[in-house]
Amino acid sequence: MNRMTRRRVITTGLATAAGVSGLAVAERIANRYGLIPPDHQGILGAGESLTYAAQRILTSRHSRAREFSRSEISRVAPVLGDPPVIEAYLRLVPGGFTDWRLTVDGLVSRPSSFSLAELKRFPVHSQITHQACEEGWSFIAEWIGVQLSFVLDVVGTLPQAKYVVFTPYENDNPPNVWWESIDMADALHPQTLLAYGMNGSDLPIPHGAPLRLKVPRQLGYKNTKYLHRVTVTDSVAKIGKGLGGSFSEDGYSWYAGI
Ligand SMILES: Nc1nc2c(c(=O)[nH]1)N[C@H]1C(S)=C(S)[C@@H](COP(=O)(O)O)O[C@H]1N2
Ligand SMILES: [Mo]
Repeated sequence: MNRMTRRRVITTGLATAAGVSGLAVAERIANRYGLIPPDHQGILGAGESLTYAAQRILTSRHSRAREFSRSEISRVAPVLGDPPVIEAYLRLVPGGFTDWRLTVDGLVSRPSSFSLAELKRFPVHSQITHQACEEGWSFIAEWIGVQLSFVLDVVGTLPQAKYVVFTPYENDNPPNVWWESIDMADALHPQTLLAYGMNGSDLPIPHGAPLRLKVPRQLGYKNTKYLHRVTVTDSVAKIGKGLGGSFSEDGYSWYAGI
C-alpha cells in the first residue's frame, strides 16, 4: 500500500471513530491532535493507528491505569531483557550508581543531567500497577519514583514538543539496540514515572536499575529499563527507521495501550 492510500485508510477509520463526516475533516483533526502514530506505515499500519486514535479520541486523555492494593503485589516478578554489559554501566554498579546521571535534553529550555540523589529529592510518587509483556506474562508491583511530568517541568519543555525518547545504557547511539518513544499525552500523564524503586527497595538491577520508565497504560516493552537519556523532540522521523522505537522496527505497535 503506498503512503497516501495508507493515510486514507487511517483517516477513513478515524472519521468513523470520531463520528465526523468527510475525510478532509478527519485528516485535519488527525494532524492537529497528533493522532497519526509514527509507525503508521508499519506492517500493522492502519489498525494500529485506529487503536491509537480511538483511544485518544474516545477515552479521556487522563484516564488512569488501574491501581491495586499491597496484598495484590505478585510474589514473583518475571524479568525480560538483560542488564547492559558495557563498561560505562558496569563501573557504576559497585558504587550503587552514585556516579550515574540521567541526561535530559532535546527541545527543552534547560538541558540538564540529574544524579539519583537529585531525582530522589523531587516529590516521590508510588503506584501499584500491572505490567504486561507482549509475550503473555504479567505481574503486579509497586513502583516508586518521580513523575516524568515533574522532571519535564524542571527542564522546561518547549511548545513544539511532541514525543519523548528514552535511551537506555546499552545504547548511547540510537538505533543500535534499543530506543522507545511516547507522546506528550503519555509523558505528562500523572502515572508516568521515572522509577528508582520497586516493592519498597531500590530498583533491582534485573528490573532496570538505577532508573526505568513506568508507563502503566502501555505494554511492558514501552517501559524502558537502565535509562541513560531522555530526549524531547518534535519528530522521531530521523531516529532509527523513523517508526518511534526499536520494538516498532520489529513490527510491534508503537502505541501499546492497554
Ligand atoms: N533497556 C531495556 N528495557 C526494557 C527491556 C530490555 O530488554 N531492555 N525489555 C522490555 C520488555 S519487553 C518488558 S516486558 C519489560 C520487562 O520488565 P521487567 O524485566 O522489569 O519485568 O521491560 C522492557 N524494558
Ligand atoms: Mo515485553
